[in-house]
Amino acid sequence: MLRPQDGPTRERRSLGGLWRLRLDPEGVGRTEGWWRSPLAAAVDIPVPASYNDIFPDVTVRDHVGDAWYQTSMWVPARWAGERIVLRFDAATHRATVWVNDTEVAAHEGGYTPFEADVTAHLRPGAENRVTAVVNNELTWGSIPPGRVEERPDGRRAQRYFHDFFNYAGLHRPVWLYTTPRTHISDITVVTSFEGMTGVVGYRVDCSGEANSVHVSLRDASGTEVAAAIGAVGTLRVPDVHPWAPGDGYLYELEATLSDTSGYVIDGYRQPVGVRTVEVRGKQFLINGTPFYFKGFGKHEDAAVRGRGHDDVLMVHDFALMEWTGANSFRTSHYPYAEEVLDYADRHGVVVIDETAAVGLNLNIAGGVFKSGKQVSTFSQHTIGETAQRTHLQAIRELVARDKNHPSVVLWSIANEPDNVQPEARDYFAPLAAEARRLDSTRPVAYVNALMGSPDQCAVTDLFDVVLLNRYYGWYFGPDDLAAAETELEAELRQWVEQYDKPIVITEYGADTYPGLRSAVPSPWTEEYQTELLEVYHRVFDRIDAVVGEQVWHFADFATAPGVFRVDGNKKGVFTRERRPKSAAFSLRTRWRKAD
Ligand code: GCB
Repeated sequence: MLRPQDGPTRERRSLGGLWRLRLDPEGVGRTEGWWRSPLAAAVDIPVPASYNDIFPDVTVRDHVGDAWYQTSMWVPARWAGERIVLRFDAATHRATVWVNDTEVAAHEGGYTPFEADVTAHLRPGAENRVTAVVNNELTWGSIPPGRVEERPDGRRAQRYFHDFFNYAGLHRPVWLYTTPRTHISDITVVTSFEGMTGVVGYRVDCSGEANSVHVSLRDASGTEVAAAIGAVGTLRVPDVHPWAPGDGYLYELEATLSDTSGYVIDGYRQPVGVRTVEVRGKQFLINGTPFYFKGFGKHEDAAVRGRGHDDVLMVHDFALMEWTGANSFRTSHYPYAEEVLDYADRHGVVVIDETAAVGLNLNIAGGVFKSGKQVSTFSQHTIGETAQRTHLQAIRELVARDKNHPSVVLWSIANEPDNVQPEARDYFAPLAAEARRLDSTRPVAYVNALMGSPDQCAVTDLFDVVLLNRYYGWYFGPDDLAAAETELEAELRQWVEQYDKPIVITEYGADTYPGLRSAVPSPWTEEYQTELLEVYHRVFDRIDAVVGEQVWHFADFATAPGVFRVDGNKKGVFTRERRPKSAAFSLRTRWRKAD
């Protein structure tokens, strides 16, 4: 699915701004047909944003169920005759959409886009109404999973197994855009090298009659460096300028669709970074050179706007990451806004791209292991075939959306699932196979939580890279960093022995209350966080198979309330307001020195 774009044959209009919102705790809007008229008893709501923290109202923050969004807009008369598409970049976790009185789209999954051809339902030259009912319920069949419970007084409460607040709403831009009726519907690029020559394999998919496709590749100065005719082909760029970590060099592929008389019907511009990714033995190679990941696990999270995309915060976060010397991050624990990946492409930042499959583990709740009897994660009554189908679809939509981003070097198809229960293999084998079928150019991985020793893992051999989240010195032995160092090293050496694969530590860290200081490092102090990270770094530096370190977390973030969390998760090396804790300076020293 191509993103909306302005150009000679296309026009787009953002539907961002203030919409109307009405929560529907009773769940009556669908039967009463709330889309048929202006929403009664509605309030203004900014789009994009989560709705949860906008109002000082616990019933809004903790709402479970349908939230009705509505806006109206004028559609230019000149759009008559064009194909008009309505696109939501994300609606968390699912939505049904009406244009005027007609249902036009329904989508499951909170972090990937969906769209509908609404040409037949809109009136150009008139005001039109768009209504979206956005539902935030997590169930055994959703990704991520969860369970809705009823409290004794009849109110419903959402329970979930992941450690971040269940923000909901229209988190990303909404677009109305045009394309010609016969149009370019998708573009795929795959890049490689032949010596100093860049090789760009491309495929242009078009709707409608077979027409002629022309592609032109221009360098960053706008000079054409290669061209070809045909919907599928290969372009060669002598003396190519590769895309590389720290050097986000992009070419632009312009695809043009013409009719038999040469009249241009449609055009689309696709940025292209020429680079390769390969796992060889215990190395992770970008452009044939060993790459070491330095960076963070992140969240799309900020005060007030929740998970709503915000360019101000995005640019600031990238600037802070650069300040620390980070070269990469993981989109923990869901696909991020496409704007973020574009930014990473342009700035040479490396991305591990993750699905929203987090919390597939009934023995852990947000990093914290439950004590007592192990329960069965995968079963007919919990995570089973329905979740697996949703998960497969989430992988398909992620790859379809992000396949052309050079910054994306690795797919992470789940965070900390149950990987020990034998059923885990039946669950994950088809998912890993599907990810590989969809994209043979990038490695595939899942993120492992400490559930057992490496030989007890039922799934690691299905994947290319070992991604480990480890909390020695925090959840395990929070008062003994010397023991943490020994245990971490012993465990990592077991992984090295057992698997011929590179290892990236995708989480390690400690909750830290900013401003809490201590001469003797003790949990929650800034000194403890700094020292814990240094302990881990000493171990990483002793083990060649460790090809990356991503600290948990970039910044403090909101979670569900609970006794393990003080106003959210405090493992950020920046506060939620993005002020550095001491650890940020020590990371900066380490990561900048390594350049
Ligand atoms: C984890 C999870 C992450 C949590 C983190 C923690 O293992 O992957 O989502 O936030 O631990 O801080 O407990």
